[in-house]
Amino acid sequence: MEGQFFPDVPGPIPFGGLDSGDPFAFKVYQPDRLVLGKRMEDHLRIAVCLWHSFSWPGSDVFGSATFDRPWLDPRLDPMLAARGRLDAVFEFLSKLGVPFFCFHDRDVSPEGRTFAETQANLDATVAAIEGHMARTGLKLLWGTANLFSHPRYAAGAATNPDPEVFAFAAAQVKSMLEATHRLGGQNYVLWGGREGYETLLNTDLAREEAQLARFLHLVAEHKHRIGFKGTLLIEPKPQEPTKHQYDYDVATVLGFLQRNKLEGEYQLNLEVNHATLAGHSFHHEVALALAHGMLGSIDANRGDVQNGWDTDQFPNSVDELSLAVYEIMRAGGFTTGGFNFDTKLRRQSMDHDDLFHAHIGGIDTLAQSLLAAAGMIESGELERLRAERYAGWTGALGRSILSGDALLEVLAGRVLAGEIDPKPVSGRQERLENVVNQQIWASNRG
Ligand code: XUL
Ligand code: CO
Repeated sequence: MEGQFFPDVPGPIPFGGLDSGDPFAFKVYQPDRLVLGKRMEDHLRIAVCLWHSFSWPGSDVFGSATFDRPWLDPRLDPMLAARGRLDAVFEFLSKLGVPFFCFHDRDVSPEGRTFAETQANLDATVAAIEGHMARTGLKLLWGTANLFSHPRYAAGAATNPDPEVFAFAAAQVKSMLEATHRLGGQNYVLWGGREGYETLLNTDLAREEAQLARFLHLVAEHKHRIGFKGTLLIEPKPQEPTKHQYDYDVATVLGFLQRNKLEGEYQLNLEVNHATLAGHSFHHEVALALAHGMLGSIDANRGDVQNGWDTDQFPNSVDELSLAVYEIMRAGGFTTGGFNFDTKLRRQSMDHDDLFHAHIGGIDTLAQSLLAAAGMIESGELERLRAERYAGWTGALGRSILSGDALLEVLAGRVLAGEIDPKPVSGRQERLENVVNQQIWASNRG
């Protein structure tokens, strides 16, 4: 693992523009370009995930590793291998030229024979990451703990029927939350790995919800205890790996947080392919989270409309993403969040350079979506028409209903007197869709 892992790419990836024939150049993404008065890089806050891109060998349920990832060789000393992986990771990140990365504890640091050994491994790895961050200027968007790969978590972590597993998971999250804090992480993510069920025949739903709520209270309490200022994020997903995941979608998680008095402590990390697995558009999930002030961060990827699982492909559709980006931008953009590429190469994309092509395409897709969203905001047409549609609610009648002044009796009396006699109006969907398309197409002009 000596030397460079990506010797053919000098980096950082330059901006080449739409006429560039260079596959190692961005066609749209220009970090310093001002969009809506802010640098593109500061709007998008792009992160690379270490799990799919550096800790997954390209295996699937039918076949073994296809990728060349020398640090995954089980014959190597695990800590030596971990250091080799970090060299490749930071070479990649610096050459790609993005500001952030994200990782699980187990993506970077091996489990030892005891928890004490696991902790020592993580401490040493975090020290090595600190060195790489100081050298390169890269930052941690979020950290998280892997509470789903080890067999001890087969029946869940916080929702496990065995409280010893709960305790073990608590120790692991404490350790990774502290590591994230030490590295200046801007968020800490809890994706409900195997918090769900395979069969209701052996599952106590009420008990498992109470356990999960207790776990999340403990995490929030510890966050404040150590002075971590980042945002705690829950990542909804409806199924996979379990048949039914408790953090099904935005609406489910919002209800759970409210029922369990946790809503002030957590925001949401939304993933495109999780939204579509739940039968929603990504636009829906983003808009719903924003409507409740709960959008924290995004895992950017895409599914495949022809199959129903989490394919985690790199985003490549501006049509699909620009409305979600529009919602985020009209709400004022990210604070601690960003766009993390929770994305997998296809198993046949086995050249080292394929990691560059995949991320370059995904980042350009986000950049183009940002330009389209900015056009929608600058034209103001969508917001003008939306405001017009609800104008009645800012008038006397609307205000008297919402304030509680107008009782049913009063309203009924006015309707009976013929004073109120509403006429149906057009929702103007096609006109609005035309406005969206016009801005997407116009954004190609540069
Ligand atoms: C799984 C998934 C995770 C989380 C982090 O579908 O999205 O990688 O993002 O645990
Ligand atoms: Co994710």
